[in-house]
Amino acid sequence: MTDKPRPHNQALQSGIALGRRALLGGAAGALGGAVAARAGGIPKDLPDWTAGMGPGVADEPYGTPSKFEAHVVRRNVEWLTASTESSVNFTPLQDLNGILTPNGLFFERHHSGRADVDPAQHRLVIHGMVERPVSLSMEDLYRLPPVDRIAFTECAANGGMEWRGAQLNGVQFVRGMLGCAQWTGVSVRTLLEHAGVRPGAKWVLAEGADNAALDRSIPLDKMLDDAIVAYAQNGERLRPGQGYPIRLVLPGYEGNMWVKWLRRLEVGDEPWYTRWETSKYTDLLPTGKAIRFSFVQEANSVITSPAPEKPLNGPGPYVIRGLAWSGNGRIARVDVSTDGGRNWVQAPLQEPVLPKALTRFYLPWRWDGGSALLQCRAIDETGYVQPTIEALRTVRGRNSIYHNNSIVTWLVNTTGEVENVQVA
Ligand SMILES: Nc1nc2c(c(=O)[nH]1)N[C@H]1C(S)=C(S)[C@@H](COP(=O)(O)O)O[C@H]1N2
Ligand SMILES: [Mo]
Repeated sequence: MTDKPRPHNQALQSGIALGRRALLGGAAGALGGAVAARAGGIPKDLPDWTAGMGPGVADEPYGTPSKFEAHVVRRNVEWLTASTESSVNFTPLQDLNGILTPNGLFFERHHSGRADVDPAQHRLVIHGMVERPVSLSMEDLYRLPPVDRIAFTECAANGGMEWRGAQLNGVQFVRGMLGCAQWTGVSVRTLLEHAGVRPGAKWVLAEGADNAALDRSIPLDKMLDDAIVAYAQNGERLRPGQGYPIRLVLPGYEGNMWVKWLRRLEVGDEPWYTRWETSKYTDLLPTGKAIRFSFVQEANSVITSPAPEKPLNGPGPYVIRGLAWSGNGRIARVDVSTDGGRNWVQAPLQEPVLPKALTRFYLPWRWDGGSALLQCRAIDETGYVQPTIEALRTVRGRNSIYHNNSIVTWLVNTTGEVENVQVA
């Protein structure tokens, strides 16, 4: 047994090496040379991971990332909030691939800390303008037919620090109040049909079981359309930070309305005007007046690499990697500029392109070593075009916090360093 894998490995290694060499051709330069040297066979000085056996399967019942990926973590900005209980940590977008955010890296935003809810004691109460008020246990929920849905969650305050100018130097901080997951749970429609909505009902109040008892008024139409009471995220039960054992999922709507540790749905005919939708999470206009309710997260996008955390290492071929999303549906197109918005090229979208989900785009780019201003802009299926920061300021002023979906600009310096800037 022991000597069998060796010839096979060897064949595999040279196979890969030859394939790569053929693919990269002469342009690969130094890389091509290194590959060629390895193609001769397995080196004499075996690295530790080949020379000895690794730890067994019993060593790690719940898997964790490689120690070489220890820098891929959620981070917060300490001065942003007075305490960590009412704060946010940001998703490391610069290090992620594809469209799903791993559960351990999904940003957390809460107002009274993480509630540690016992699922055996937890109940979801549905009452108000319904025929049959119900109190559902977790078991009751599992007995109802489930739905799976991939959707992004974005805090309305994402990018909120950039209204007055570029402030934070990192894609993690500029757009990292964002995650995308496959959510599993029971559609709110199923639950409301179970309880029987009375005629004249128009709104539903959703309330959390945390110390903040965060509550939001949600249009009944939205609840009957695509809302989910989710108990699972990316295949496993929700993490405590994401609202274990249940949270509300409202595809396309601002994160604040995705009530975590959900304990109550009240059906009514008017909104409740809770503090979370009056003093907070409203958009202030230049006049000082605020817009009543801005639920949808409009089209947005960001280049995740190169980025301040992902500088360039010498001129040559690179891939501009980015994410685009819209709370109004699918992403139709993403344009990329390397000269601060003067010229644009269309970036190919990577499948799957799902409505109200993160969408990937990759655009090969050769860096000539000069300075560049990298931008991307998303256009969604409604025809909406992601605005510049100046265009947004014209309608919203500079005193806003929420719903900054403006085009992000990365300045690439001749050293390859990347910096968050704003261009007029
Ligand atoms: N009960 C409750 N739900 C809540 C919150 C909270 O503080 N309490 N924070 C909201 C905010 S402001 C956001 S942006 C999202 C964040 O979801 P996440 O922590 O799973 O990323 O949860 C929302 N749901
Ligand atoms: Mo939020």
